[in-house]
Amino acid sequence: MKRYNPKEIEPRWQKIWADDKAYVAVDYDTREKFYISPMFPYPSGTGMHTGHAFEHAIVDTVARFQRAHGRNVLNPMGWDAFGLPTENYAIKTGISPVEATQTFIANFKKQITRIGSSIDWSREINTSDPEYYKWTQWIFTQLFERGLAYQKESAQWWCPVDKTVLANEQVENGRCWRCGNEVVKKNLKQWFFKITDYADALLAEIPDLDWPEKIKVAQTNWIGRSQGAMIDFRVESEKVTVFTTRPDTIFGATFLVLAPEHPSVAKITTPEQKTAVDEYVKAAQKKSEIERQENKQKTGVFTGAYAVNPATNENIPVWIADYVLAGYGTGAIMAVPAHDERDREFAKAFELPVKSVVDSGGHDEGMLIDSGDFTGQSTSDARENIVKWLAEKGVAQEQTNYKMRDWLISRQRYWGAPIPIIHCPEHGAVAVPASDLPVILPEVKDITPDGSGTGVLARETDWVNTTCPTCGKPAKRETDTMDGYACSSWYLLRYTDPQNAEAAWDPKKADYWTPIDMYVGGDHAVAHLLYVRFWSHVFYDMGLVPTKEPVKKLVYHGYINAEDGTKMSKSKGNVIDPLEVIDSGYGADALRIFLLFLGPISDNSSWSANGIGGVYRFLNRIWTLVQEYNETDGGETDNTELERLIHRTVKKVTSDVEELSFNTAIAALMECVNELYKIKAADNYGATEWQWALETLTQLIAPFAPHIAEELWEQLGGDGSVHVAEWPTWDDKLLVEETVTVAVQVNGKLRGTITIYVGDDEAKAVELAKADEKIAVWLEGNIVKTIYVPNKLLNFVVK
Ligand code: ANZ
Repeated sequence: MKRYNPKEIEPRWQKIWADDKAYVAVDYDTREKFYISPMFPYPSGTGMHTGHAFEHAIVDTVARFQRAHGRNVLNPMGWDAFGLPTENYAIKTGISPVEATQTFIANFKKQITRIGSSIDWSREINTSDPEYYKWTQWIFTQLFERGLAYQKESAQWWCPVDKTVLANEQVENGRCWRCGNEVVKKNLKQWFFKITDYADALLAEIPDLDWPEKIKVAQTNWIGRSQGAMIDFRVESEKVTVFTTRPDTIFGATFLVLAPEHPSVAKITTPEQKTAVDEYVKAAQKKSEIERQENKQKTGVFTGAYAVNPATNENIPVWIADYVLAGYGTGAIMAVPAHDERDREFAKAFELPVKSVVDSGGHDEGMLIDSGDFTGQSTSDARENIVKWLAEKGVAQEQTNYKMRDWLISRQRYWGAPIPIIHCPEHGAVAVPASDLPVILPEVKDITPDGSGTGVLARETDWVNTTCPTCGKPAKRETDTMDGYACSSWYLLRYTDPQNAEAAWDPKKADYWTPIDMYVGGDHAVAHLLYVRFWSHVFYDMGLVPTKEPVKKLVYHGYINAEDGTKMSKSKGNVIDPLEVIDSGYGADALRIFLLFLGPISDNSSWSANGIGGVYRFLNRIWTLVQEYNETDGGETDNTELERLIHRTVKKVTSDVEELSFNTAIAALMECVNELYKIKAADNYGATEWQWALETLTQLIAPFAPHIAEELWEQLGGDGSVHVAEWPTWDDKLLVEETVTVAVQVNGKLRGTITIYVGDDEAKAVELAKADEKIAVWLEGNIVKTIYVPNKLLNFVVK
């Protein structure tokens, strides 16, 4: 009997699939399309880790399942190649980033192939390839022409270690997302994409997205739309405008607070308070924004000035405190200590008056009290009415604010797509014409940033000096490069038309393939996933894509931790290399099933050396079933048990995979194999029914374990590749036979019947009886007892 040897069969099938171009997707095929992709990785020197393997196992299982359902599947692959990891590696080793990238990609590609991923490699893309970034640059020029890319001087996050600016989305808890070091603010002239123009459009689509709730919430909060009002307070001859989301509480505003950076601070501070205020302002500048917000112990200083509350006409003191941020709203607030926690802490610290104006029974919303003519109104009514009243007096207007800022796109580093702009003394910033694209990233010997705030490319004077596309006179190239997130904001579209030399993509192809049906990843909540949406909305407005939203379904998976539950990391030496697992003899099929069997894919899981052995034995058992079958001769059987088992398993596996519940599908397959061994012991193994049973089993395991399935399919004499054989169906009628009717009595009287599966337990029977309307009416009252005769009778005793 032939032994199961993944080392032999896996490379064999991988070669056949490649030679046959088995997974090349066909444009405009008449079959229904299914477009699936993992979030493309940045190729690094460390190669693929178990998390990547997990992601590919998910994607590939779905891709193969869809193919077997007759769909035209697009499952492409590419490389997010620009960026800091490769650039830092190049600086450290002296190997050019181009060369390093090539080596990394070759390694990743080998790993993915060895996992058995059914990828259409003819569509492979690499964001650092001039043929690709030509179009990233073209998109930049389109955004520029539409006023959606602009340059502005402002204080921006700067990472002193990576020596570049960062987008807000790349600062996590005050630290650089890459290196983890604390960031600082630096005043620089930078390029931005005007994502704020799309804030409402992006928000509006969120409820309809088939995306994990946590990502939808994160994006909603990131955009952070607040509806409120701007209200003017007089401070002597100055006017201080505050932004509030709770104008209904204005009768309780007992003081004003200005951010230390607020422009009115110097003007309103009285001479007596000047020294104290100056000191406080200086101290605040040294604190990070995070520190300022997290500080429970509120600090502040009185300006000596008073403002007039326009609702009460009372004089209220004006303070300065760093919990009010300069960059949000107007940088000034009306403090309502009775109803706002931060204001309450502040009032407590400085013994300022607290006045309740909402009777809420502890809730935020309620009825207004002590609020002049508005007393007695609900907070929601008063919110509108008070703004109306103050607006008539000319001191208020409605205002919508957003937390989201424009997307900072320029980087002062080398390894990125050059921003396609030429600065002309006469014409200002001019976009490089499409015919002159790409602006090739020049080869540079020393790519180390000097930290001056100007790009590395600024040192390449020959490259910098050029002529203005408008007037032909001497001009200079922009020397910043684009954030890698620009390159990854449209790659899903390039996959639909990867070789197009005339356009970024053909809208007809985008029309056929997009939106992407399933996008799989375990990283990013805001940045990448918000930027792809933003660009897609812009492309929609340009008539280049069929839908505003690029991603129909987003699938988020958990992490694979080390055996002890801690994160895998190089320094701890507990990283599991997928290739080592494959090479050790278990093979890719066992690895894939093992990863998918760990639990629900959204959970974090831990590696288990035992577990992979168990999966390997499971595959061996399937292998043996087929070998033994092939050594027997025909005959017949009328084993209905076998038939029902297979139908039941087909139904379970099909519906579980549709719901991405791979672990339960695999569990059903394991149970099925156990049952097959039992049935075969008492049956005429070799009968034609068994041919069908084993072929079907092979098809069911094929999406998970593509190599062994292909091999067994061949051994069973199956036609062509198992992966395009029509997916098996089931007959519900066969499954119905497994149900029985149970009589339901209440206090000894027959009140109805329920249908249960043979073997369902008492709890299930009770649940079904309670769900039956006709029975339920008799169950009102206290159920003191239930008596259950399995598969026959259920009696409730009700008092
Ligand atoms: C009075 C008030 C009473 C407020 C109340 C809240 C509750 P969001 O939802 O985040 O937009 N605020 C306004 N600008 C601020 C700034 N620059 N720094 C710190 N806080 C600021 O929050 C808006 C609310 O946050 C505003 O409404 C203001 O406080 C405060 F019972 O005004 B509120």
